[in-house]
Amino acid sequence: MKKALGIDIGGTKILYGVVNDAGEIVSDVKKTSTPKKADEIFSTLKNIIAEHYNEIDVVGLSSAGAVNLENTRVLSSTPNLPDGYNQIDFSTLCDKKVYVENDANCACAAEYKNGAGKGFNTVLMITIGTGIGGGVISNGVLFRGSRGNALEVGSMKIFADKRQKCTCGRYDCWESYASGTGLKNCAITGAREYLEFKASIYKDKSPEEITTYDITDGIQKEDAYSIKVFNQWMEYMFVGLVSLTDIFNPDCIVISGGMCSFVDVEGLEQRINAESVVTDVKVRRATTGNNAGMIGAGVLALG
Ligand code: BMX
Repeated sequence: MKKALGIDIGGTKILYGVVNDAGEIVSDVKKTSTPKKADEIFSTLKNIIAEHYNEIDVVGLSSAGAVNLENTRVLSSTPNLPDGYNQIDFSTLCDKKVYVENDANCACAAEYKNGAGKGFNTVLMITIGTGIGGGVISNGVLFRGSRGNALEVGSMKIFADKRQKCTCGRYDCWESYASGTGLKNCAITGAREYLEFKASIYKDKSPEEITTYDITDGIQKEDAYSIKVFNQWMEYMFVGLVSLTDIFNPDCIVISGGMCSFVDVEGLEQRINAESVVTDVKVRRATTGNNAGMIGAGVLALG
């Protein structure tokens, strides 16, 4: 059985381990902090590969950002990535095959192979963290689009009248409403617009200082403002997901990412099936957790 070194390059940490083609981790999982500069990331990756060079056939890398069709570079230069990151040619890291893929596409591959999407024909995977990423695998094939950048769903527009600026500089991207950042934005807008804020446990906080944790904690404490903010956030989540369901006709939608534990998957499943033209859609929470990027990168690199 062939083996890949799966490496997940996150904003704060790099996670890595050896993965087989069934999507199983067959080594210890290790982590190191992500250096702040592009050239330091490159040398850290070189050292990680050297550590495992003799036990692996290929290297798979998971990264945020749109990836080129050749799977060698990350093209986007959003504020979340260090300067020069999009100049790195990952294929030069070693003389074995090195394959880089978008983090959400990797998570989709992990869930399809050995997670909540296992056994389904068409899996739409949505990862909800700082931003929102997406991936679709149908009949075992990852949908990449003409240049490899498909399913950058966080960037799709959900309003036409320039209501809210996104961290990318454009307006009304889905992720500025329905990601972790989006929940914070909902809290700020809600503090301005909802009467419930005046009686909320957060009424003395400046709206910009209200955190996603405050909102989820506020729900436990039955704070009416927090509940309203959360429901608005779920509404934005639903609007994006129901459209994507109509576009891709998945039989399973998997929700992953740091915010996925807060998402009401049962509620979403019910509403999507009621309001989409597509029928029999299951909505599941991801099961590969923090290892999704690493497993998926390995599985995709093994091809
Ligand atoms: C953004 C975009 C996607 C990514 C998604 C989730 C960048 C740097 N990122 O939409 O490529 O899949 O965020 O990323 O352009 P996360 O880091 O929030 O999980």
